[in-house]
Amino acid sequence: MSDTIFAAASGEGLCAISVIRVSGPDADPALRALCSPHAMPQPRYAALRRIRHPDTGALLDQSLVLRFSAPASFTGEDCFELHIHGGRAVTAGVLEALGRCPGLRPAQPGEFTRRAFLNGKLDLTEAEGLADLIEANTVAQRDQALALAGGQLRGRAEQWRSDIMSVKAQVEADIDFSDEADVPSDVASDLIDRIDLLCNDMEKALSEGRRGEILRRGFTVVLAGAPNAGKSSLMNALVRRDIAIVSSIPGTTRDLIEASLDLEGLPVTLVDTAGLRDAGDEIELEGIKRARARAEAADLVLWLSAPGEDEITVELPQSPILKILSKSDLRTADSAPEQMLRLSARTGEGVDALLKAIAERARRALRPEEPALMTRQRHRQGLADAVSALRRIVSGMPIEVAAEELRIAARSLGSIIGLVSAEDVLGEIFGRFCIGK
Ligand SMILES: Nc1nc2c(ncn2[C@@H]2O[C@H](COP(=O)(O)OP(=O)(O)OP(=O)(O)O)[C@@H](O)[C@H]2O)c(=O)[nH]1
Ligand SMILES: [Mg+2]
Repeated sequence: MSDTIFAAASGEGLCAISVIRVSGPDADPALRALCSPHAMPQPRYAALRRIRHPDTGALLDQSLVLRFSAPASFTGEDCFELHIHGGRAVTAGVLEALGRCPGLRPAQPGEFTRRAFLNGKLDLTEAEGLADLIEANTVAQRDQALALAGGQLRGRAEQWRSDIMSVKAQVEADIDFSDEADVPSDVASDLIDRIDLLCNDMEKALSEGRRGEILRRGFTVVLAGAPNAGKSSLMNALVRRDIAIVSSIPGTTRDLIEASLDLEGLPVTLVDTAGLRDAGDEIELEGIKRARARAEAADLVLWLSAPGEDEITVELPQSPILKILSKSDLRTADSAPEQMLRLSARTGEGVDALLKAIAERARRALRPEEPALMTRQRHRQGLADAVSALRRIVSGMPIEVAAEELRIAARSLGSIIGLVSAEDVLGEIFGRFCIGK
């Protein structure tokens, strides 16, 4: 970690102010080279400075400078930020100048946060929370990311882990004691009770399932039905854009077409699909295959039936289904079976009611008022492995084996917060960040 890294931390393109970040042991010398050596800002105070090219002395910008000295910085290293004017030439000039400073190189994606993690400034779940916060598109996603970044999962995982360590210490003491008696013994019943209680608590957390993961990627709603049922027309009406091709020829849509919606603060991903039928050319059949797979994995399927085709002849997906009578403008008032939503993409009838119904189901599935503890499969796996190890002890085993199971359980919880992490896991997590974070 001896390199000093730099990157633009703010988005690309024209903007009023662009933030450039630098972190590493050569941050201070670089800042001295850019400003006057006599004008080093005091750490943690904003200072206005002229930024000059270290080789030519050419003026690059006048900028606000923030300096942080190790270890009191985001990364735990010496850092500084330049709040420069956001023009492309200004940003490019300052980045070029930084590249000329000895020991400095451009940062990799996520490298600042990775350093913060390696320096113990945050754990793995808090780093993931920061990544989610940057990607959050809706209020519910933001709240969940803030909870994760604020250490909600870290706190719980650390507590469980420390409880396990304390049981393990007791078990190890009992092993030492039982050695003297030289007879194999079981785990003391009061310890079994403690492990059982701990398991119950952890299982309760596991029972929330994939709620946090669904919120991160969006509640997925797939539009399905026979060709010409009006799926693409409905898709366009829901997203209020002409995103999918509509035509009177059955089999128009072949690819999956996705769009994101913010429904009352909840993230919803809509997917338009190829009409399902047992016919079609090679391309349409591939489209139908993809449509079926997507519908099977959906959180909700909107099943559309056009007038005269209310009888469903193809196999319905297993996912939760909301049946919709499309093209209601072509139907007589009483031709619809009750409890089915009547909808017309042409007149707009039923569109608001449908949006409300989707939001209601998404709210029920995501329960955004209570941020989920776990937001990734990695989290659930770590917790599930820990629970399995503890449950094996509860079902009975010699005390020596129990000590090993406790070690496995503690390790599994440790993997959630990153106490034990393989390099490829870290690469996978931090590689997904943007450059400059
Ligand atoms: N009257 C009326 N016609 C509609 C309505 N919705 C769609 N249509 C017409 O029905 C035809 C098929 O519409 P699409 O939206 O392309 O149907 P689709 O289900 O996407 O069809 P495929 O992509 O072929 O599976 C087009 O001619 C639309 O104009 C509606 O609400 N009322
Ligand atoms: Mg279509």
